[in-house]
Amino acid sequence: MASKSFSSSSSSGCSPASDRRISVLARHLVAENALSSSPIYASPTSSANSVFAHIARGPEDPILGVTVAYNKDPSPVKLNLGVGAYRTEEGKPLVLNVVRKAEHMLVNDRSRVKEYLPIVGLADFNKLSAKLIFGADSPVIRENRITTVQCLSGTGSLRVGGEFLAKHYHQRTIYIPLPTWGNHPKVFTLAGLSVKTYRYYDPATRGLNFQGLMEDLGSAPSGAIILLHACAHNPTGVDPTPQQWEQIRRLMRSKALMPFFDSAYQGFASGSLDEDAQPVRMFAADGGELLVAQSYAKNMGLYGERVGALSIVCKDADVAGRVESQLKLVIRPMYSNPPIHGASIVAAILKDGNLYNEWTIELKAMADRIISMRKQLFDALRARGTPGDWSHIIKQIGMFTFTGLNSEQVAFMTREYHIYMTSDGRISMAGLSSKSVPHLADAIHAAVTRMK
Ligand code: KET
Repeated sequence: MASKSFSSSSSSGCSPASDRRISVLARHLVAENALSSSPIYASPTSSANSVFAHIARGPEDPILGVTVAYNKDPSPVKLNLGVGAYRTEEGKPLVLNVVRKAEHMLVNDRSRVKEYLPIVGLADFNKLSAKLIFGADSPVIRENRITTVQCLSGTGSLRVGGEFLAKHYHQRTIYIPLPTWGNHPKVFTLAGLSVKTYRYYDPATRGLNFQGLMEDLGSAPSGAIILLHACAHNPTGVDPTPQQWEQIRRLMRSKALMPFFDSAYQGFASGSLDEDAQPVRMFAADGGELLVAQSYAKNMGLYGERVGALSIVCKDADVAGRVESQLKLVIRPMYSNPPIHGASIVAAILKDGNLYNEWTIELKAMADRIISMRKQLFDALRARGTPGDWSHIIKQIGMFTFTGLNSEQVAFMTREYHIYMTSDGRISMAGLSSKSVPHLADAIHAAVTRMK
């Protein structure tokens, strides 16, 4: 409005309109003068008197904070077994060969541009991610009753799924296993869900508390959301057997409990992408609805690229389309649309038969190296006569061993041996190498014999 009257009056000389404009300007100038002659107050953002002065220092993250402490330690023998990140036998981070190849193809393709992706991400990536977790011949894909959206790795997929459920699903309670990945309760609480736990791990047997799990799911209110680790449960390394999964599925479907799978380790449990997807496929095959959060951080080593996907399986294609339209409304004000590079790498690998095969071989090699670390650590403890039954080290699967070491023993190992791990006694086996096994075994031996 203002600009309109400005342009019309500027072309008409000294009209009544321009007189009015001059007097409005004059009033502004007078007002500004009055302001500048008023006393000057101390700036509320001067460092002496910060408006944030009351803020207490927050705690470091229980997992990522371990790396922060590790980085500060000058010891040459220090070992980071905290975060679940794969290392080579030389203790170095690994960029898969197949990822290097795909990146090479991408940067050499001059037709590629850096335009925004759609809110739901790269279409190819989404289709191929659904195929990877549900299987190429899955009925949910054939019947088009699924929506898959690219998100910021596993964490972002869980968060978007959580916010969608908090907004549109009739039950706001999510049950997570006890214990679980430390970020789960925070992600879902901030998404607007109320978080409860179900029994999962039995410290006495260092195995699954299947009875406790079934009792707790059995007494959850109808429709409640149940967070399930698709495979390689973090931190325990303990998964249900296929028979137990079938019982869990039947119980959950009979009570209309909503499965929300967290699939952060597909391929890392057994070394086979298909085998590790079985629990998800079992639930998808019964025609019921479910959510899955996928991460490519571990299985493609794309940690910092933040590439993952959220899929929601619905009863029919029409519902899936409407669900997707609402997911877009969750994502747009959160981060607008996802980054292009990581998803392009994944899509390039998943759509090319040769690259895909190369990936499965490299993935299997990572999984095998972790299994060999389990064997070496177990043997090293046996050789030292370390008190206790350490067979869980070779029985547990995935990236982690849930050692059973208590927080004092962990603190002792960090202090005396410069070994960094989470205080719940979890060790990232992927951070271990043949060279560092003796050092870790010495530390565990000392911790259990001296810090009972
Ligand atoms: N789910 C689980 C079970 C999980 O262990 C992780 C990461 C994630 C999701 C998220 O990963 P993302 O990088 O967002 O795709 N876990 C390791 C790293 C971390 O804590 O961030 C860990 O437990 O060490």
